[in-house]
Amino acid sequence: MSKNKLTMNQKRNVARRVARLCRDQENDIPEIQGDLGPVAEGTVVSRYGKAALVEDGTSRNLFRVYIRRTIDSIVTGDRVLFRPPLAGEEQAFGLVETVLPRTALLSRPDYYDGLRPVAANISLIVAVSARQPEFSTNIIDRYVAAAEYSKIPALIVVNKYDLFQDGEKTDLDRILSVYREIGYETMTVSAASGFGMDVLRERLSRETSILAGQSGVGKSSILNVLIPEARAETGAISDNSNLGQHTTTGSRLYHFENGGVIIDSPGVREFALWHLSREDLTKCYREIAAVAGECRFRDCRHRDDPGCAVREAASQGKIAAFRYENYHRILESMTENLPDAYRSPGKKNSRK
Ligand SMILES: Nc1nc2c(ncn2[C@@H]2O[C@H](COP(=O)(O)OP(=O)(O)OP(=O)(O)O)[C@@H](O)[C@H]2O)c(=O)[nH]1
Ligand SMILES: [Mg+2]
Ligand SMILES: [Zn+2]
Repeated sequence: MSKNKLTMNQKRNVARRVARLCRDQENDIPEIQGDLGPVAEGTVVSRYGKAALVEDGTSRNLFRVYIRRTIDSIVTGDRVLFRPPLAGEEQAFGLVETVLPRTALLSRPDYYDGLRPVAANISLIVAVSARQPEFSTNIIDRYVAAAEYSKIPALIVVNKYDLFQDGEKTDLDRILSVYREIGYETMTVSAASGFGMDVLRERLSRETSILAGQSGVGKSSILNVLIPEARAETGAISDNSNLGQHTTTGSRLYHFENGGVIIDSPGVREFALWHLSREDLTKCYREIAAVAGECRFRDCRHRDDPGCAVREAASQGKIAAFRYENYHRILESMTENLPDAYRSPGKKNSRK
């Protein structure tokens, strides 16, 4: 493949063909090895089952590659050593030999499959929320906590600012100022009207970021304003359920003109935190962690325990009430819906 741009149809065809090949020709991988070019360094642009699209680090050309079966984890953003198919072999696949060490990894627990990597080598998690499908600080907190746990900075972006009524904007400002006091960057934008988009582009153009958030908040719409050539598919909120329709099906990496990289990711209904223990979650709430050491009991649950410094700080307004409530709601949801995979005895995150 000589050109590095695929049309939407070509992309779909590649995904379909790769999926079929992976299903039908499990033994294909050893066979292709004789026909490959020399080892090159590249970046995973997207991942399709047992194959991926890799961008050559020098030419920026895109190659479809199989993934060596010995590689157990490879995601968008991974830097790899790969062997491209020989020039002129339009339908051919290359092969990923090695995944290079990661600088950062965002992972998400799957109910059935355990902890799954989402994207690698990212420097910033853009936690996108919006007036539609719903504005929820609980959801924002989940992304912020996941960012804290991954030790990756978070930027809170509220999209669809055009849909907020004047009174709602005041509430929103108050909420966002709480996050800023805790130390998070926040921005309000509208992909529809363009409001705030230049500031966002400027901020992201120096990062390797990932757009993360519920389905329908407008991640792909934001991407398309930031990088019009991306032409990512977008989808309306469902009239029936008032939810996003999971339009983006896989993570994909795009370039800003001046060197930054951005990954658009599929929306998830709820970013679960089953892989965190109670203590982990406490550490992810910076302002709670800051006072938790002053609680009378070391195993304080920060509810009605005597001498709880966290509850005291919340009642005095030093910890925002919504953050305190979200912390407890997230903890409850982690225990209530905990899948078996996260319940094994002796595991550090079993919460008895
Ligand atoms: N009013 C308004 N609508 C917007 C804005 N941004 C996006 N939308 C609409 O929101 C809907 C969902 O947008 P998408 O960009 O597909 O959302 P997404 O977050 O990528 O969704 P998934 O790919 O399903 O995770 C589309 O109908 C967009 O036109 C905005 O700033 N204002
Ligand atoms: Mg999308
Ligand atoms: Zn306490």
